Amino acid sequence: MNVPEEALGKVLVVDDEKPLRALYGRTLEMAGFEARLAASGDAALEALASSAPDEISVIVADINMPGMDGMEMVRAVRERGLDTPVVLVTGDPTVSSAAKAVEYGATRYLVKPVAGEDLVEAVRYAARLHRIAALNRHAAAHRGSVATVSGDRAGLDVTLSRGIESLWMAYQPIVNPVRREVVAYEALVRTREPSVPNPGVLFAIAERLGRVHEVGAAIRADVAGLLAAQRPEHEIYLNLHPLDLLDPDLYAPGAPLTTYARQVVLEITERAALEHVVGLSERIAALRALGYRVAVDDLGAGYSGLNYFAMLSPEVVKIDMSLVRDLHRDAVKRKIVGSLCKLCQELGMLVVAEGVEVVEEADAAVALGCDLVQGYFFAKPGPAYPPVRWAPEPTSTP
Ligand code: G
Ligand code: MN
Repeated sequence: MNVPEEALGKVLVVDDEKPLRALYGRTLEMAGFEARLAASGDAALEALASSAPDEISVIVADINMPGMDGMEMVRAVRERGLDTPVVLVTGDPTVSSAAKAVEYGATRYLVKPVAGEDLVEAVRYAARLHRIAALNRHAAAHRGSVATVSGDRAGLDVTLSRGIESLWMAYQPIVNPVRREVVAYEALVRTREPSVPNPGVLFAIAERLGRVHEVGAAIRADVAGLLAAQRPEHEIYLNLHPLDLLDPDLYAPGAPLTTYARQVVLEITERAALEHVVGLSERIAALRALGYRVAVDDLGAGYSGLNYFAMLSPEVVKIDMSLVRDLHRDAVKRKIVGSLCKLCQELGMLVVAEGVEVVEEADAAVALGCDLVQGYFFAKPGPAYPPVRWAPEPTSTP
């Protein structure tokens, strides 16, 4: 005997036409599902809100409804953090709306008039998906991992919007350890959205959705806000996504951060896909004309050779933490860092050693010619501005 279909849960049927929702409901109940009926998107959202998590395993919704339509409903459902599968039904079978339906997180797409067996088949399929998703969540919760990013476009859209709304900047000091001076703070993006646990995830989602410029602008606005509130002595180092270089807002005289450009060093990482940036030299020149300086980030991480080094001709070079780790104990790394420092100094560039975790690494970096250091030893990134720990003063000899 088959596992009873009731085990697959309840189906929420949403259609503004009463005879249709009644028909779908009866068809599904005859196939062993329990059906709940709603006459509008709003009513459906209320029904969802009043049910237990995972109680509704599938939603069947008409696309064309007065008020909130089916597409908007999918988005609203995802906004509530639910990955409940949605079967959309329409009387207007255009290819574009089918593609859009799926892109926005619908599981299946049915065209009216819907044959009973097609409806049942689509709902069975969706209910299985729902069980898999529920089990997956269960396993993730068991492992103690954070909420996972839901994979469809509507879900990611909402996740990213939440990430941007809850965005904040952490700051990590960049110091001259000899003079015990804080020269600058690197601004590092963070969010309070649990499903966006780090900048990597934030930008991966933004890239996928084509919303990188929105994230970049939010970051620059946040940093500018802090600088406006209290104009500090130190400089700000800010990571730029390569696609930010294509955003006109970055160059706009009236953009929030432009006012403070002379105080800002824009970090561009070697791993960045700079080959996609048309007119790179002109863009970098335009940034310099505004007063920005440029740093090459993560030098030595071995991402892409130094193809763009000459084109960027950076004022600052940041040595990747992989080269800094155990610098005092690794003769090869010392040789590389020493040579890099010498070359950069000859080119008039400032050298920053990143990721310094122990005082011996800081001492070695300075001995090899690094001008500035940054890393957990001095301070972890934190709300503006974290206090700095300095190495103990060398004991003076009598
Ligand atoms: O690519 P970029 O160099 O901007 O990355 C900086 C990242 O490195 C930040 O996320 C920051 O939290 C992290 N970081 C900063 N200092 C240290 C450190 O001393 N050790 C380690 N492991 N990570 C660090
Ligand atoms: Mn950086």
